[in-house]
Amino acid sequence: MLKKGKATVVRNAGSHYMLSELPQWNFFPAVLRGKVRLEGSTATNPVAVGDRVSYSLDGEASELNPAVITEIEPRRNYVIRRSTNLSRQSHIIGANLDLAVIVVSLYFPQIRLQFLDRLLVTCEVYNVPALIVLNKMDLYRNEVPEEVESFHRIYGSAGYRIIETSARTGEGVDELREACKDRICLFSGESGSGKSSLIKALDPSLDPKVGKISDVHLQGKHTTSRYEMYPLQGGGFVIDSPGLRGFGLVDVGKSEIALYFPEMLKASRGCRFTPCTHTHEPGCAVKEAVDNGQISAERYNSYLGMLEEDKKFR
Ligand SMILES: Nc1nc2c(ncn2[C@@H]2O[C@H](COP(=O)(O)OP(=O)(O)OP(=O)(O)O)[C@@H](O)[C@H]2O)c(=O)[nH]1
Ligand SMILES: [Mg+2]
Ligand SMILES: [Zn+2]
Repeated sequence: MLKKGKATVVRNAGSHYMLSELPQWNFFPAVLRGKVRLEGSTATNPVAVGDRVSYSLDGEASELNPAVITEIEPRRNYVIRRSTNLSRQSHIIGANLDLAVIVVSLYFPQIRLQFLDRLLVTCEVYNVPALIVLNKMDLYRNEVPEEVESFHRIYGSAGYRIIETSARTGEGVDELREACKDRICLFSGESGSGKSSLIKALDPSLDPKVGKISDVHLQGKHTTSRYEMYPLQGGGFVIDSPGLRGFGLVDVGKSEIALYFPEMLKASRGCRFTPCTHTHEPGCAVKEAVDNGQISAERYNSYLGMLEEDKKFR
């Protein structure tokens, strides 16, 4: 008997998908029909985890008899990145998200602020609320380095909420769980920052693969290789994702970039000229705010880097 229904994509690895009729957790395999695949944009993946789709299914779903995705509903929002530095292609990381949880650690792997800022700008562009998680706080039990404080200064003054966590000791995990409750949350960030470890800490019944930090490069090893949603026992859904190497902006004109730095947008109302690039114009309120420390030099530098083109990111 042919059944038609609507469901959410909860796993994606290559051309394999799993669907579930959220909020039910009843996942089953699915494939894309060729026609659906061809439509759409330059994205290398036409369907992403979090997408709401229509499907049809003849009999019981199984790997041998997968449901067929027939239609993709318009997305409420999404996070997208340029696949590689010079590529025109882009990759949708997640769709229909209530929250982007951006996991960073200061060392092992070493934090790259420009990379974080590109991710934050993308969340602003596509209307995904972002939360920054500063993980691996257990490494500073004896002495909290100055970098932690300056991290709070930079991103707190930009208006972002920061939760300090340790997947190892459980510090901050309750607070993170509360932030994720009853929401669909994409965990994103560099390889090795602890995304999978934190998801496991949020709900120990879950078992996402956790990797190691390489001894040689002190970087993550790209352990998670697919996009996968998990249901949290206390309510809510989290999406584990592969660590990002580079992050290229998509669809943001140079003249718009400053609109997506919340603190710069606010200050720019005082600029003498509109539009103002906040670089050389006299009477620029953004530059003034940088000079007097209201806007951090680090964020402003990231902005200049993005203006200067995507040559530099990696
Ligand atoms: N000390 C400490 N180590 C942690 C913490 N969280 C994760 N790690 C370690 O960091 C390494 C990488 O953790 P993962 O959870 O695999 O990182 P990931 O962000 O999922 O990495 P990818 O899947 O490669 O993107 C593992 O060795 C973890 O044990 C933490 O809070 N403190
Ligand atoms: Mg992982
Ligand atoms: Zn200005």
